[in-house]
Amino acid sequence: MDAISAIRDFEQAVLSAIADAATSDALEQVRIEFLGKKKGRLRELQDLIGKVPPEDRPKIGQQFNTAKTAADQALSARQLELAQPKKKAAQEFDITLPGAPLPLGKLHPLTQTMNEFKEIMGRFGFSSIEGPELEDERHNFEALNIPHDHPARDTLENFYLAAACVATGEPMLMRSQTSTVQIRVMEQQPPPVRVVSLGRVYRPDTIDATHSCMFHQMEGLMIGDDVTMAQLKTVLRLFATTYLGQGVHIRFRPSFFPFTEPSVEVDMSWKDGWLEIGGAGMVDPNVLEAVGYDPEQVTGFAFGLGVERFCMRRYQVNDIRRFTENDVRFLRQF
Ligand code: FA5
Repeated sequence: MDAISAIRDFEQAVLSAIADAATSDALEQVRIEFLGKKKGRLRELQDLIGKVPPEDRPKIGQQFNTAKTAADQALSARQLELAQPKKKAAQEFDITLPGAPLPLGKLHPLTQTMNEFKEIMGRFGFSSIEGPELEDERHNFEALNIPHDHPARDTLENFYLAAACVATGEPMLMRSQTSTVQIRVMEQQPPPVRVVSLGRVYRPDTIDATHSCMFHQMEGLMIGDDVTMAQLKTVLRLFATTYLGQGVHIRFRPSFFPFTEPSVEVDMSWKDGWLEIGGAGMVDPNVLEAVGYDPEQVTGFAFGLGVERFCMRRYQVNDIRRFTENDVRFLRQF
């Protein structure tokens, strides 16, 4: 066989052996067989080329070098390829397996409680309305029959906002009670009225297990031709029984609020002792007049309940601060 054919045969054989090697070990065998320094087939080829006439050597030498370079490059590429970890074929995945579950968020317990309150009161015919948390003095005090020199208006008893005062040109404060919404609704609609309003209120109270400086109230207002104190008690008892279940007792203790007459503190007992849950009373004629109603024609009751107190009682939460600590272990229980 002449040298040119021998080089061509060598090149074809080594390239196909490299391509066929299925493992790194098999490839190493191919390397030794073809490119091994001592006894490889390349070595034999070199010997053959050494015997060609000197005038043919440059051309044949060039062919030899081309074949050797091709073999070396194919070997390196295949070595790399076999060293890579095998990619999993797509069909090895079972696409019918269920995915990893994503944790679901929940509404805050107080939001859940207020939604439930709205739903219960809705069943008694009370629609739900909202009012602003930043209030003027007319709605937080004056129209509620709280005169200018009343201690409840002291700047140390309320959160007045200096920036809001500058912006509006009048004193503005974070509302200290949801009773503000009574005024807003009566200013806007004629009797009869049957509404509840739930939301945040703000007071610079000393914080302890049952007091916060930001808490929630549910205000209720019913105005009509012949609304009575007995109806107030019935509505509150029905509400508490629907929320907590049977065995709830409601009692009234005489009290004072400037915007109701007579006024009462409302206590509730359920399972254990009595707990104060809110204030209530018959809407004061001065308040009815302040919004343009005729106290000779209509009467009404109003109440304001602490939302946290109810929620704490139902879920045996012993410290009001738990609601605002953002402890996920606590929040997950609801
Ligand atoms: C009032 O806020 C009156 N506006 C209620 C009212 C409405 C009377 C309509 C008459 C007619 P009082 O300040 O008592 O009342 O608060 C009502 C309830 O809010 C309390 O019984 C209590 O349950 C809750 N509460 C009061 N202060 C705090 C506080 N610092 N932290 C948590 N809850 C509170």
